[in-house]
Amino acid sequence: MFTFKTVFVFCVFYILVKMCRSAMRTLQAEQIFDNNIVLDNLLAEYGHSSSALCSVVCQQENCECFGFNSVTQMCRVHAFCTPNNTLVEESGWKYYRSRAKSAARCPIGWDHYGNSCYLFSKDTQPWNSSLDSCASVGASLVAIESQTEETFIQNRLRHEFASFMWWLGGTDQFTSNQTWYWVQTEQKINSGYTDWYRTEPDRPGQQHCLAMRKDLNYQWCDDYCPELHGYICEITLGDLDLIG
Ligand SMILES: [Ca+2]
Ligand SMILES: [Ca+2]
Repeated sequence: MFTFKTVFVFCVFYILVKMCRSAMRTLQAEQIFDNNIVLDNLLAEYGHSSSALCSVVCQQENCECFGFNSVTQMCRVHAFCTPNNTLVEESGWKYYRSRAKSAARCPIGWDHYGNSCYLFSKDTQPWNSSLDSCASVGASLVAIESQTEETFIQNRLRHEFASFMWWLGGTDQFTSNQTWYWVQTEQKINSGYTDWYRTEPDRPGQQHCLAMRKDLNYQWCDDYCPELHGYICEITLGDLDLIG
């Protein structure tokens, strides 16, 4: 018959198998891409025999994501997985987002709110250059799509002194019929949430870019795109999850 010792060993074995399976499922669920490596924000590189070990190292290093190459058995842990433009093709790699950091991790210096990360510029630029600056870090100029999102941004701007006016990611400069749209989502602005100041937009056909102005209590106005203003970049955490 089974002795107490046999039952005990069996139970421990059973629990360990369950835990391992659970850990593997967690790992699989959080895989974010194959056959690419991230160039930026590398914290460390190790030789490791499994992605599970790599995952443990990642958590110890307080990393956001890690890559494991099963062929070379190399593990790379990154503080933050930057967007597509920092990816380089290299076969054998699988990249994972660490569950410990998956809740809401924004790049250093960015603000988190809701499902997005926001960067408030320290410089001023024309609208088109602002859009390029955001794109260079994998983001877009902000699309304000709800009252709660706008309240968060307005509260932040009251503590920012880089600019009197701030560019948002709306424009009608590429449409022939003065239709305003968000460059981030390509949605028509006036079909969703809006917060135009009561006398704006006041220069149709001349002012093609969307801004917030301090003396309008950070409500929206149209302005001349070449003007130099602060700007707000936004990237959604969903986009960060879908790297590659
Ligand atoms: Ca938004
Ligand atoms: Ca105006």
